[in-house]
Amino acid sequence: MGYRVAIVGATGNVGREMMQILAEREFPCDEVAAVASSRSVGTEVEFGDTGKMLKCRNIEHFDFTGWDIALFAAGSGPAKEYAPKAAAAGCVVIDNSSLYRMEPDVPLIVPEVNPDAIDGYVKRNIIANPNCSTAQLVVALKPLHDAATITRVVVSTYQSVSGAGKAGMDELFEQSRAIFVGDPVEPRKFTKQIAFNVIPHIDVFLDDGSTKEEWKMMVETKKILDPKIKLNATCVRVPVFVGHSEAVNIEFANELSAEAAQDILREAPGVMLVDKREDGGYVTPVESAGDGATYISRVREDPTVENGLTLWCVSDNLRKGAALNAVQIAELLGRRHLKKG
Ligand code: 11C
Repeated sequence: MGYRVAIVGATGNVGREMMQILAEREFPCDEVAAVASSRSVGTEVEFGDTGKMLKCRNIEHFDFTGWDIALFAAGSGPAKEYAPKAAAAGCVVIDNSSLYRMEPDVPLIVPEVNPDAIDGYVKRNIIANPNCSTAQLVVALKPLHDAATITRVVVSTYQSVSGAGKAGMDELFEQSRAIFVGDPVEPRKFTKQIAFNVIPHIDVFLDDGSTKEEWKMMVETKKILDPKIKLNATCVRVPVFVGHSEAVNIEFANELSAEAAQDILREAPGVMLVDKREDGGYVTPVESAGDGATYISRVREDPTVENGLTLWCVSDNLRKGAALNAVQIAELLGRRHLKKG
């Protein structure tokens, strides 16, 4: 006996990836519902590469009673309106939006990092999935924190346009085409030209001059990993379709050599260390796309502080950053709480 699973936001970048990953990982589903806004009702989406087509059902009329798990990838608006309804109907919600992440009675989970926190889901029947740039970062930081206690992190991100949804991907494609043929370039989704450019701005500005994306990296890392860690982020959009990259500088309470860190990362769950210290001996976002790993390269000591390391971290933002992490949470929930069969 398997689960009845609803995907809310089934036509978006992350919703489609969720169905792909449920199918790839053979998540035990008895039934899968593709749920979307009224605009997408009747649209057919494929369940992975199985050839099985699902007709989108209208979220406004969808009854979550009898459904075990709902993977929400529809943004904060639908999460606000429909997640509490699903939860009240007895369906456990795993939400990819930022809406519930920092609520104290909602667990924010990366299964490789804080699996035990999932037990708190019973309070609201809602579990939050972190921001994509946070998920890959904490997978990389966790084993190093266990070894030498991280005190401070300074991270600069290089985030792909798929983080801004399909409209972001279309804009990069369209602007690149326009530049080649000499058409005018018109920013729509992004505030400035993204093709052949970088934009140091993701999400809205906050009063202190940082952006909400930068704030999310800081508060989510504290909630998932350790509230004592200080973190400063600069988040930058780059003209890459899929795969977020991060240059990460880490200070520790205790000594940790680059070689010891490499040995730890080689064995760490969810991590693939590719660090050859030669031309091409590192991972770029193009190679991470379609994969679930958090790739670490360029691990080296930072001689400007007492105990410091710098590294490069790359992962598919639609997979580990969103859909894969949500499915891993569902698997963890199944193992620990919603046992079937
Ligand atoms: C981006 N990280 O790359 C964002 C997308 O809080 O879930 C995901 C935003 C979030 O634009």
